[in-house]
Amino acid sequence: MSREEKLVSDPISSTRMVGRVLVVESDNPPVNALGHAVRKGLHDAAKAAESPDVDAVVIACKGRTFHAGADIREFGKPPQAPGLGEVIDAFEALQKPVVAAIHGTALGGGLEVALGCDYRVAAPSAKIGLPEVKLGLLPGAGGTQRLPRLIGAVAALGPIVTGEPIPAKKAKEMGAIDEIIEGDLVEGAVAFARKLVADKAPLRPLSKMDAPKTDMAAFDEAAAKLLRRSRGLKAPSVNAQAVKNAVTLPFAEGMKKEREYFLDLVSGEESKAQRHAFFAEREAAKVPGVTKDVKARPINKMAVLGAGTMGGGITMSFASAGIPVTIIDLNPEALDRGMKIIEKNYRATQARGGLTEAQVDKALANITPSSNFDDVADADMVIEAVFENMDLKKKIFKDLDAKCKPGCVLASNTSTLDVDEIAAVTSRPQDVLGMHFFSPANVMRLLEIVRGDKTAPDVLKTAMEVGKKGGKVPVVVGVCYGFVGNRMLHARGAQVRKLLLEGASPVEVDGALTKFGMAMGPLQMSDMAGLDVGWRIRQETGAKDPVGDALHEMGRHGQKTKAGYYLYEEGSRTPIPDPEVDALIAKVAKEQGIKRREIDEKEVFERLMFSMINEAAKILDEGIALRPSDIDVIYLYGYGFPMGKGGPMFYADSVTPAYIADRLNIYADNTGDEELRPCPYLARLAEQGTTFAADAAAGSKAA
Ligand code: 3H9
Repeated sequence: MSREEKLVSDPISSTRMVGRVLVVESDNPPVNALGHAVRKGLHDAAKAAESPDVDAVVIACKGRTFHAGADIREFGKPPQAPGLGEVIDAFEALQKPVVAAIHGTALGGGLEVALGCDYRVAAPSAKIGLPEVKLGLLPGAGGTQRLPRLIGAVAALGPIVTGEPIPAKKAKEMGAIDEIIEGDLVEGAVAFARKLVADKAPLRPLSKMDAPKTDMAAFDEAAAKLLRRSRGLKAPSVNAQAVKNAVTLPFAEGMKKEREYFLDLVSGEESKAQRHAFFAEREAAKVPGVTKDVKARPINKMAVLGAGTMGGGITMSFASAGIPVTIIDLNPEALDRGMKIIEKNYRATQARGGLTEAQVDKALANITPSSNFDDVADADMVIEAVFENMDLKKKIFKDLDAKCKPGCVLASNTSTLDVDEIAAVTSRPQDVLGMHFFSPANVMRLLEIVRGDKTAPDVLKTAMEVGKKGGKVPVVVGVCYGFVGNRMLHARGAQVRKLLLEGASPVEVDGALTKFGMAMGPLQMSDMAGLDVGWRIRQETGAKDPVGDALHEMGRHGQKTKAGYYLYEEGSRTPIPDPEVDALIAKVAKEQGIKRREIDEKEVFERLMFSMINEAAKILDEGIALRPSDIDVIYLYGYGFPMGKGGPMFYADSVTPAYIADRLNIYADNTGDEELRPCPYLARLAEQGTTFAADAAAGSKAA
C-alpha cells in the first residue's frame, strides 16, 4: 500500500485512500443498519469517489457485520434524503469498479447496496440475503430487480420469497459473490479491486443488464411451490410478482412497481405486525437482573433425561447445534425406540433437503444413548423430560442433586408444574429452572424459560444462550400453573367446552380460529395430540370434560384412531365433520340441562380469543410475563398464532382493551359465566382508554 490517507471521518462513516483505491467504511453498531446518517455518509463517499485520483472503490463495514439492512425503526417516519435508492444509484453510476467487501450478514438494503456494486467479495463465514418478506415487505431499493439479473429469476425467487439467507460459498456457486477472501477482508478486497483496474475488467451495473432469459413455466411452478407455504400472508406473493417483473418489464418499470409495492406493504397492518414481532423477539432477550456483566456458564456437554417424544426432540435441537448430548433412559427398549425415531426424523429432513448427509451424520455423532443414570455426572446441563408427574420429578431432581457436578444447570421440561417445588428438593435451587419446549421440540422455536424464586441470573443466562444456540427463541416467564402459553390455552379450553355444549359445532369452534389465521383449531389440536392425553391429565387433576371423556370411552382417541372430534381417512390428517359427534354433544348438553342455541361466528371467535387475552392480562398483572410483547413471542413461535396479526397482545391493542372488556362483560352477563368477566387489569386499561403496549411503556406493568 503506497498511500493511505483519511479523507472523511465521522463516527459513522469514513473514507481513506489505499493507493488509488477509495475504501469506504461505515461503523454504525450493532448491525450497520442503513439509517439516515449512514446513507448520507455513503452518498458523500460516492461523490468523493468521482475524483480522478480514485481508480476503484471498496465498500466495507466495521464491527460485526456488513449492512444488515435498512433501519427498520425509520419505517413509518417521514423519509429523509438521501434515500437508499439514491445512494445505490450514485455508486452504480461511477465509471470505475466498485467492490462490496462483505462480512457477517449483508441483508436487505445491505445486499441491495452490494448489488449496486460491480463486484462482490466476501469472508468465508459471511451470509447474504433479502429477508424483507419476513417483515411483511419486499426489497425496496432494487433487490427484486437486480438479484434476478445477477443470478437468474428462478434462482432469485427462493431467497426473495422465503427471505432465507445464503452462505457465502453457496452464493459464490450461484454467481452472487465473485470471490471468497480468506484473511483480512478489506485488504483482499483492495487487492481484488486493483486487479480489476489492472485487467481493465468490465463494469457490471446490473440496472443496465438485459433481463435474463427465463423459462416462465418453470418460474410459475417454482413460485407456486414457494407460495404454498406463505400461510395467507400478502408479502410473499408480492415478492414473487416483483421478481417476475424483473424479467417481463424494463428495469425502470420494474423499479417503479417495486417502489409502489413497498409503499403499499410498509403502510399495511401485516408488515406493522411483523415488524412488531421482530422487535418483540429481541426485547424478550432483555431480562431484569441478567445484565451484560452476567456470564453464562459454559455448556460443553449436555444430558437429556427421557427418550420419549420431547426428550428426543430436545436432544436433536442441541446435537444439531454441535453440542454433545447424552440421552438417558433407564428403559433400554424405550431408549432404542427413541434413538430410532431420532435417526428417522433426521433422515426425513435429509430426504427433504433440509440437511445434508454430512450434517446428519455429524448431529448423530453428537448423541450418546445411555441407560445409566450415572452418566449425568459429567454434564454441564441436564434437561429432564420425563412424564409430567410431580413425585417422579422430585425423585429425579434429588438423584440429580446427588450425582451432578457442582455448577451443573438442572432444568425441567415441565409444561405446568411448580419449578420452585422441584428446586426445593435439591441442595442447589439456584441452579434449577424450567425449560419448557414445545412439540415437536426439534422444530418448534419457542422455549419458555421458567425462572424459579431462587434461580441464579447466570443460570438464566446460560439457559437463554444455549436455547438460542439450539435455534430457539427463549422467553423468560415466572412460576404458575401452565406458565404463560398453556395457562392462556386453558382459559380458552374452558370456552371451547362451554361453546360446544351451548350450541357451537366442532367445525364452528375450529373455523373461528383458523379463519383468523391460526394454524389449527383447538379441537383439531386435541385430535392431533391424542384425546387420551387430555383424559389422563383429567384423571389426575379431576378436571371436567364430559364430551372429551365420552369420546375417549368410545375409543375415539384422535388422529391415531382415525376418529376423535372428527373422522380421518387412512393416511390423511384432514378432519372430516362427524354427525355422530354432533349428536353426542347434544346428548351431553341435554343431560346437563343446557339449552342449546345458534351461536354466531363473532361470539364464538370473541369468546375464544378474548378469554385468552383476559387470562394474559392476569398473567401480566401477576408479573408472570415481563411484558405484553413477550406473550406475543410465545404465541407466534409456540402456538401457531398468525404472524400477520403480531400476537395476541398486539391484536388486543389493535381492537383495543376497551372493546374487549365491553364484549367480555356482555358475554358474562348473557351466559352467567363469571370466568368471562374482565379481570381488574383489563378493566383498568379499558377504563383509561389505553393499550397493553402503552401501559407497559409507561412502566406500570413493564419490567
Ligand atoms: C430493508 O432493508 C428494506 C430495504 O429493502 C428497502 C429500504 C427502502 N434495523 O438480532 P440481533 C437491532 S428491511 C434496526 O439481536 P443478532 C436489533 O433490534 C431490513 N435495528 O443480533 C437489536 O437491537 P437491540 C432487512 C436492527 O446478531 C440489535 O440490532 N434486514 C436491525 O442475533 C441486534 O440484533 C433485516 O430484516 C435493522 N435492520 O442478529 C435484518 N437489525 O440490541 C434484520 C437488527 O436494541 N436483522 N437491529 O435489541 C437481523 O436479522 C439480525 O439482527 C442480524 C443479527 C442477523 C443482522
